[in-house]
Amino acid sequence: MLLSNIKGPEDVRSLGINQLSELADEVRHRIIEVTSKTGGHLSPSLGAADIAIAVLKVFDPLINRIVWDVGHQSYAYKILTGRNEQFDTLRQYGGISGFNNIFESEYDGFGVGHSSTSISAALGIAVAESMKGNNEKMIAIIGDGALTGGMSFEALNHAGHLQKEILVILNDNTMSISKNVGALQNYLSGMLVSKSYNSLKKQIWELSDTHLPSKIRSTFLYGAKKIEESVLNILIPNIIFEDLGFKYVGPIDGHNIPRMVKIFKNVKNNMVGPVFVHVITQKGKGCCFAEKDCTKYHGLGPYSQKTGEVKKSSSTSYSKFFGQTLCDLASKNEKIVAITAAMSEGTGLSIFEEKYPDRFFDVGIAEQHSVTFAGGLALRGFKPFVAVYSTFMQRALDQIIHDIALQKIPVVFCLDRAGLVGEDGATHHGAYDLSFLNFVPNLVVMAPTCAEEFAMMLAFAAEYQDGPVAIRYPRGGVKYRGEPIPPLQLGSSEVLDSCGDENQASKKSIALLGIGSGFNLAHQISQELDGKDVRTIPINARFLKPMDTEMLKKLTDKVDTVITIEENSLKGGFGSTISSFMSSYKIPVFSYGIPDKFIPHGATDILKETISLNKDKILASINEIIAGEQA
Ligand SMILES: Cc1ncc(C[n+]2csc(CCOP(=O)(O)OP(=O)(O)O)c2C)c(N)n1
Repeated sequence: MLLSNIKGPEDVRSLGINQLSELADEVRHRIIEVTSKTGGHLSPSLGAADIAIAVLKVFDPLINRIVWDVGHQSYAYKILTGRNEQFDTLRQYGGISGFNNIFESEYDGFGVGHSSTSISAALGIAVAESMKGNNEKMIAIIGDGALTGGMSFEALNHAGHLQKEILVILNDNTMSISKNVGALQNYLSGMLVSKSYNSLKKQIWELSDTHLPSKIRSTFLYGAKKIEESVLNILIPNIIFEDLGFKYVGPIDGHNIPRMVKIFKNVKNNMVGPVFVHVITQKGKGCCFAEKDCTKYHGLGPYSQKTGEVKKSSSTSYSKFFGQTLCDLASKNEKIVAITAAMSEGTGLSIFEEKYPDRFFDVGIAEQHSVTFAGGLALRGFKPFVAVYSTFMQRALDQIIHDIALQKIPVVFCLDRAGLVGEDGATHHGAYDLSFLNFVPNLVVMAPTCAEEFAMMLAFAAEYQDGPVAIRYPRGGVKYRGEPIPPLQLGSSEVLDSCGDENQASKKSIALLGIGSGFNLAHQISQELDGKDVRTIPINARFLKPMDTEMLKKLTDKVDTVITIEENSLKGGFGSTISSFMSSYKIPVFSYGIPDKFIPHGATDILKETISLNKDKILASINEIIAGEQA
């Protein structure tokens, strides 16, 4: 066993070149062993294991800072940079993160989770180091999916201009989560099939690696480069990365470690300025089921190590329900179109894609573009539903404000994974959408509490023409209420029957207001308080904007305390809005939600316990409030 002796990157460097493939097999085995229990990003990490080893063989990550894009493919890197023993705790509360995190390891060059940031970060590091007189290469390792994100292009543009010491390694497996999309992907694939181009490249690079004295070699390289450029200009009209100011190397086999090592050494020792190495990999490498269906095994919960079987959830997820309902609406309204930013499966839109391929758009990892693109479609008469995870929509706030809300364009934003998402952790919790949508004029914001209500919200949004609508809903199973819900009125809440005897004037009266999943908690708590010396009114807010101010006004005559519950940051969200409304009536408001700090990764139940956002904790707190006020 080689892996048991690897305590850090220096141990990888000390291995012989012929031992590295064996190490890669052991690392892959370890990834499968652990993720089968913890869940995680299996196929991306298996695919990038050989790259991680080749990079660590040549570069020192404390000198050549390494930034993985997204970080979901960096498990091998984690294992080899001193985290093998902790790897069993992957994504568990208190354990190691599923992404790179500068607080977790000195070997993580930059914290990641959201896509397409690596080239910008590595470039910043390269510029800082060069200003300090260090001209070592700084490294970004980015997938072809992440390369579709606008920030990647912004960074390439800047890097080509600055000509600093940056190495971009493109891990090209032709896949994002599903098949990668876009003209750039077609271009990359075109490079793969150009055989004459590849063999010419190979010969040049092999010749340049001879043991010639360095002066002769650089003269040779210069000449070879000139020949290469002129020949390549005939074979392939442009190499886009060269035109952007990078030296392009590739495409090379991302599972041939000796070859990658040779090329990385060449880059390290001989190439000045920005270098782009194009590496071809197989997603899911070394695990038959993950290779076969790398989309299914991209990111998943626990599975059988032997067969790959995944434990199926018994309930329908919000995402699946969304996809099905949108198909139903689309069957009656041909103007409905659906947009995803590379999350067709995750958002439940695969079914829409199958049924209505001409009305479905995967824009790549391009949330900002998805929003403004939808604006154009809507202005010309279509009804776009843009389905994006809450956390990724943070990227497109300006587009929502400037391009959509300002012009009152009737686009529908479906914000999946709102609230805590669990094992993906701080980078992925949908903790802020109610806050950042709250201050956008002209925007309707809703959150459903059950399947029937969600369907009504989608139907409402499909008809609404006066401006944009956002619907936020959580990760996981959707509950059915079991009774139909009448069509929604803009800005109207649902006030449930009060619990407790209204006629007992001595009783304390509490309104329990919740939005989305927060209402489900509020309702349960109100039932628990039933029978105690308190009367409660559970209220399902439904709308954050416009808020049901008529209901709130009426409430001021009926209750002496207001409780709010939401799965969103307490700053600027639902509770703070109710609180500012009630302040002029001098009614105390106690708000429960996500505190003003980043919530780590771990099982959602555990996370909620730690931030006191579950039934028992809130109940205990309300009982204390009641006792305090009665004392
Ligand atoms: C801004 C943003 N949008 C969406 C995602 C979800 N996401 C995680 S990995 C991934 C696909 C990345 O594809 P690629 O870069 O090619 O890496 P691969 O998984 O193929 O190795 C997506 C869409 C994200 N992390 N960040």
